[in-house]
Amino acid sequence: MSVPGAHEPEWWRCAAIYQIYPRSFADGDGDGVGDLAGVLARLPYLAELGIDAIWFNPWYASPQADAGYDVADYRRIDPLFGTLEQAEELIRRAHELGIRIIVDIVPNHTSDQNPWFQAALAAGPGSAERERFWFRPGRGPAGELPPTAWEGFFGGPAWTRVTEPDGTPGDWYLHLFAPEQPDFNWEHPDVRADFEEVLRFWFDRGADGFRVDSAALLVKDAALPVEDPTQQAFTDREEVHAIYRRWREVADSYPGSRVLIGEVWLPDAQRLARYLRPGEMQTVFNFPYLECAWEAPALRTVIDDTLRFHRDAQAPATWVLSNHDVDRVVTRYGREDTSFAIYARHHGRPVDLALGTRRARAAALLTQALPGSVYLYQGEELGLWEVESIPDELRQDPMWERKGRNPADPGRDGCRVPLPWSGATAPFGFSPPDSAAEPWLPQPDSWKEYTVEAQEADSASMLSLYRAALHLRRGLPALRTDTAGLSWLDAQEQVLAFRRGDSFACVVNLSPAAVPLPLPGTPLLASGPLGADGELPADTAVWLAL
Ligand code: TEU
Repeated sequence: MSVPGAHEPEWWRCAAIYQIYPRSFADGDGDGVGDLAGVLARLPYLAELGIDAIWFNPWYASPQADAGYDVADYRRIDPLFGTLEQAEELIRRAHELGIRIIVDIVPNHTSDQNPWFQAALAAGPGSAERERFWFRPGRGPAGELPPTAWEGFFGGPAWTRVTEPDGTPGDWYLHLFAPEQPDFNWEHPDVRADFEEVLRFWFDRGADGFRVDSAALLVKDAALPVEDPTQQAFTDREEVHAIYRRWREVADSYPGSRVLIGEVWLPDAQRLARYLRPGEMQTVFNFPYLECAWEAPALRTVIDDTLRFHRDAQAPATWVLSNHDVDRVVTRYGREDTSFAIYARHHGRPVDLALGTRRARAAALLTQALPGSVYLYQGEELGLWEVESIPDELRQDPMWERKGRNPADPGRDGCRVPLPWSGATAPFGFSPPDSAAEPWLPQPDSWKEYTVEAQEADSASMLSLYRAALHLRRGLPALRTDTAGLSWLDAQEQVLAFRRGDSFACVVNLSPAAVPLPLPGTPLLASGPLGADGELPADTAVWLAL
């Protein structure tokens, strides 16, 4: 089995990782939902883009109550997406193209359709089957109150009461996300053993790594404190690290460097760094960078903090601008408030798309010039924006319902709209020409300007910029290192300027006016036209050969 870049043992230290959200990448069978056949057909597009790896959001058997993050069977591909054979072929074909495959694993919770959970419901209170989850009697004279006052991340109580087999109101079970996503009890040996088998199942099939979902939430305080405003009863508990040390042993028992990537939303760098201790995960997502406003001092602080704690942890930094949980960057940077918070969206505010696009182009060059590995979310390379006009009846994200159908904070569907590949009208080649089904979320008509086909023909397009940057990044030794080699250059307040080694510099003007370049150099790539006298216009970035 050929593993790409086998000569590059620690490929994950400065890889360009493309995130595929299977429901919305490409639809091979014409049912309006993306699938593995669609991805297989588009692998050459990804190879040409210049990426080193693909991270797949969950493709497992799932009732899709949370778009696949409610997994019913971790060893089966959901028929919506295809078959296990197709997944194996996809891994094989990607490897032949030098692209590694990272799959998502969702250990904190499962689907309420998981046979274990169904068995727990049927077995009744106090049963061994219920020990694999968090079932507890309620508080109050009739157990009518949830065991604790914890709130779920999607809104609403984190507990749901079941009707026992005898028809009476019974135990409550814990779900930090939607009720269709019961949390596992990670104290239970069956849970630990089964997930080790799941790791081996996909490593045996050539998976190069796992993105570990909600990695800080697995272990709960068994005392179940009723009030827990700081969420410490279920966030970042020391015991969770023993689980990831065991997983690392499993990963390291395989040839080629298999990676564990933590999805950990912790504001505190020290706590985040604990997931990167030797023998634990190799990398974690860098959400402070994603959440940061488009402001030079703030970004510089996040970059410095990130590099510092990763250097101390001897782990490579990672950089991400968007994903399937976050408003698209073009829209965020086109708002007055350019920062982002996952649980406090601000839809319905004015968005200057031209400004947001200019800033997102500059941010792409900034991000890809930083030391470490970089993520790009499907559609980011096309400059797609957040679709805020999705009809309520078409919204599918559980956050929409659980947050009370709040138009200002309507959930995540807006960044999950199927990609536009070609043509002048929807479904823009997302589905085969003769497909009867509409894409599962409506694509804006104006995306006819943003198809891959249109952008491939335009050397000034976002796609052309991403391709040029990713290929340059791959070829420039100065950019193929992780935490080392970034030195800041003196520059004006709203300008970020830094060298990578002796031969490369990146300058980003976040100010509203053009600025002179802080050092001489030959432009290699710019996110927009440079001024006549070499000045750097507003919201523009340039890579210089020194
Ligand atoms: O998101 C996790 C998430 O939303 C985090 O903010 C989480 O709440 C945090 O870790 C708490 O500290 C992941 C997936 O990306 C998302 O799409 C899923 O809906 C969610 O987990 C549940 O699986």
